[in-house]
Amino acid sequence: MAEAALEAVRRELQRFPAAARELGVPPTVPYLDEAPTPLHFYRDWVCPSRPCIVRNALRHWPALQKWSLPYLRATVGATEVSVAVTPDGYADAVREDRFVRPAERLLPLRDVLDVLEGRAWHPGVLYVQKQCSNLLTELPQLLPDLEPHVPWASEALGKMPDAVNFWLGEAAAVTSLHKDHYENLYCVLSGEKRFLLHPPSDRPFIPYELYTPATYRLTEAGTFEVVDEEAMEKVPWIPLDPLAPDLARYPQYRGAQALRCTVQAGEMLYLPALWFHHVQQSQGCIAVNFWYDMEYDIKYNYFQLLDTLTKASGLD
Ligand SMILES: O=C(O)CCC(=O)C(=O)O
Repeated sequence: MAEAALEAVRRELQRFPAAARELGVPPTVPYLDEAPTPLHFYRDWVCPSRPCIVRNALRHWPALQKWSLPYLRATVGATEVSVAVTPDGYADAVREDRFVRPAERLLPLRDVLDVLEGRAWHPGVLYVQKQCSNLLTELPQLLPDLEPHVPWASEALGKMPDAVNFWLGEAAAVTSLHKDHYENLYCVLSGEKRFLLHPPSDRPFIPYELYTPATYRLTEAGTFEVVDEEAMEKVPWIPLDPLAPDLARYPQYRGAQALRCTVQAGEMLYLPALWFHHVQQSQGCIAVNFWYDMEYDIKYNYFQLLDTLTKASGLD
């Protein structure tokens, strides 16, 4: 009897993503030709938790005309920045049955630019991606080139961003599938980013496992070691690579449907909180994003319930 009830819960959880998709998930990410008003942004995108790509919202940022690898070299080439270094381009990803964080190096930005422009070699794959408002803390000289927040989004959300992040990396640098509790306004200034997205409602099809946290260590010889962080709690992470899903191991992912979109220079992606995302980029892509903390409202509670039921029913 208990097993029959559990099976019924699993069946309903597996039906839920299609029902949610039918009501509210578009087949592709829609474009807006201009920045929405705060009311439209909130009503049409934030409230229903729908992503969109906004064109012409960055036209007035000097960064859109100015930012290039030579400009960064001239203005902030000597500035030291935190750089994530990994052997294969995957920072914060499951490797060797561990959740592995990147090695972190403090390098003058010009060293990263040398690698991006093919003038120098560095072991591993480099990605300037420290998500702690690194634009404000590490590269404040660039601030006059853009707005410190997105005014229509700040007004709609009733708050200022928690973080403004700067992203610059090699084409091999990939961000593994994950979700955040932020309303994300992701602006590409040069090059392009390719996003693979899943709505939060796909959670029953997306596997999570618990992993011992570890960090890459870059040795003097230029090789990588994986060093366990034994004292730390295990980290729940998604082991699946959506570009080459292991469907024998994670058959439930067959039911998920990814949305893919490419965000070009001058475009801004609105990525709603709790949407799963996997990100790739062109060589030397330059981007800035604004993270606004989500509202921990009833939508959050519903997602938590979906998450808990998925785990408790053994679908993970
Ligand atoms: O640009 C990337 O590589 C990742 C972006 C991301 O994960 C985020 O903004 O939450």
